[in-house]
Amino acid sequence: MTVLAGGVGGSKFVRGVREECARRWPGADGSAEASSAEITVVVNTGDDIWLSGVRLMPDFDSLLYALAGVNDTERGWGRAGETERVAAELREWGVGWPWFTLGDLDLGTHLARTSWLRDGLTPSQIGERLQRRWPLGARLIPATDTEVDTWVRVADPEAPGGEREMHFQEWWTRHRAALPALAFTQRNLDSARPAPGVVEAIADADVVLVAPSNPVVSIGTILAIPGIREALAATSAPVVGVSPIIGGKVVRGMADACLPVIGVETSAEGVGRHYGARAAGGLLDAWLVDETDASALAPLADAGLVAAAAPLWMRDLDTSAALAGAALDLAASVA
Ligand code: GDP
Ligand code: FO1
Ligand code: CA
Repeated sequence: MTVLAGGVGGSKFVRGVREECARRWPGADGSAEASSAEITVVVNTGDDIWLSGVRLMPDFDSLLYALAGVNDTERGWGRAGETERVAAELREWGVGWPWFTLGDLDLGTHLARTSWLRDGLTPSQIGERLQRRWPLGARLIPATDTEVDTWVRVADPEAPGGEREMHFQEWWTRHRAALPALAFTQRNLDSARPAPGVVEAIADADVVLVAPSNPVVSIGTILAIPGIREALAATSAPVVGVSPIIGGKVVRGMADACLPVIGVETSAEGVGRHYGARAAGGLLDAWLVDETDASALAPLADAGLVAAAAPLWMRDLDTSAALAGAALDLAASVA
């Protein structure tokens, strides 16, 4: 199966998919790695950035660390047991951003990645190398090898009526997404192509799952890469999405600062309608909403979407696996 995913919501969901697959299709030793299910994750690259001379791929690294079990579960990004000695030195030198911390262990990943980039490897080839370190039980592919970083257009306080752009990471971490955004733009989209293996993973899948990730800056960026929407439209696999919005609220994070910018209501129904029914030129064959949003099922059906309700809170591995199971069952019902 193939999953489209961003960082934190994506990681929790993919861990659930991996667990559910190991339960449904156990391998000889019962481990996730031995399961006969093959999980490919197409990872958002819009958050990626050059900073302090190194290339960061935050969503890729969130998935890598979470599947390897070495992630900081409290903070939601970076490594567990992290130290910040190098970051303190960088601050002294005035390099990088004072509001953005590169942990020491995490910096090892960025240095390795940047070193391989300088050797001429592509981000997807580097992704393969990074994954060899741990048995992940899933294959991660960056959505594209092109640098499609997301930029945010905001009002310029120094030029009344004017506008300026900042990198998504500056808007998200420095301004905590509180500065009203006028638009999100992805750079280099015209020349971008899906990374090798992405179109094949979508075409050859038995099921395509859209993780409960940020619909605008995670899933939206993946879908904006020329060729990916076309692959989703053409696949014979059912495409099933999971709502990141429960009871009109984001479960965690600031995705509610992104949806209004593209004119979408922060609700399970709003996001479902935004993705749209595949039969009507949209993305989805089916849409999973939380049980508390069951009142959205009828209007979603009117919009041509097969929708179902299940508990969508991923509190731990069991609830994540149960959610993955509900998505797989829904996929089977529309296949
Ligand atoms: P990011 O890249 O780190 O911002 O993470 P993603 O884009 O993958 O996911 C962010 C989204 O995950 C947010 O909009 C949250 O609402 C959603 N999310 C986080 N935890 C849960 C959960 O337990 N259940 C559901 N349904 N959504 C969640
Ligand atoms: N988020 C923060 O809020 N503050 C940070 O200092 C920070 C550093 C950081 C370093 C590496 C990395 O991979 C992610 C990092 N994040 C940090 C998370 C990241 O900015 C965003 O949460 C995601 O890109 C949104 O998905
Ligand atoms: Ca992200």
